[in-house]
Amino acid sequence: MKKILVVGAGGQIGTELVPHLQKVYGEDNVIAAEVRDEVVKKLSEKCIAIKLDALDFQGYGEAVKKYGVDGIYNLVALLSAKGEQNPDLAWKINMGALLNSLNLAREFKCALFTPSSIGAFGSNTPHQMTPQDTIMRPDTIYGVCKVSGELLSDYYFKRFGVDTRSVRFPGIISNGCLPGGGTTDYAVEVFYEVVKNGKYTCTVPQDAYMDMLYMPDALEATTQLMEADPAKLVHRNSFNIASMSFTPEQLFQEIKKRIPSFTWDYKIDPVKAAIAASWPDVMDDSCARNEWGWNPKWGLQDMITDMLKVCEQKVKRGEY
Ligand code: AKB
Repeated sequence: MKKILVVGAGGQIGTELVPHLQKVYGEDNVIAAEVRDEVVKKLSEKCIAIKLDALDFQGYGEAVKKYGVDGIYNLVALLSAKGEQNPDLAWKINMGALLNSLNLAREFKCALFTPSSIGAFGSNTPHQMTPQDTIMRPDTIYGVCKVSGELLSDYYFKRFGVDTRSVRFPGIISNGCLPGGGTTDYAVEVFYEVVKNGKYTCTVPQDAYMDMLYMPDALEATTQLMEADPAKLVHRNSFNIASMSFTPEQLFQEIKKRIPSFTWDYKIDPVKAAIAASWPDVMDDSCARNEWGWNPKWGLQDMITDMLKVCEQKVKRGEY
């Protein structure tokens, strides 16, 4: 069975990707790596967990060697809104972790998954049915890192034969762990706030369309792509994937149909507003569908039902 190392395992994606990978590859074949001590401690209750700074090439390399790793999932990233507060740090962390992952994947012959994002696109990208191959001139440092990462990952594949694969994640909606520092975070936060307080203040404009994805589809996409027949992949870094697109107002109106007492208002963050306006409204994901069978299961209504159910349980247990 393959040995998998998840780097940056304590974030929104990692928290749910680790148990998903354990189901696919076996509990003892997944190693969760994190830089924050308290998160390593929490992870260690459910899996093999180690402290690892992805920017420390030597320490990272020792872990890859020690565990005989076959596949690395590099989830280390400062997200779009946070990145704008400190562009130098965003470049250092996002590109540093990627470069170390690429060089170690090359040295130890590992496959490598590093998510890209809708953030790789910018204002002059076509916003309707954004094609797989199109203009990519992002307006954020996060997007600059994502485009650079896509190019570098394709380069390592072509030049050195490293098995790099990736998807452009839309905003991911999940109930495992709150996201932090992203432009799409509102679509997660609102569920907890509506359950706990019955109201929500949104920092993204009411009419900003963005692609979103429910976590179970995001997890499925990740392992499906990494297990796909390489002969069928025309693209590698990175595939558009999409399942639903909506504005804050549309989401809130749908939630209100289930919870009529829900109220909301807007206090727009200009940085997030500019980022949201520069991203696609809806992407064309036909290459992912054709090349490796991407086929999302979750739509807006199912997602809302599930999110409300799980958030209610969490709030009741005092977990939020
Ligand atoms: C963000 O909003 O920065 C992320 C993303 C879409 O990559 N959730």
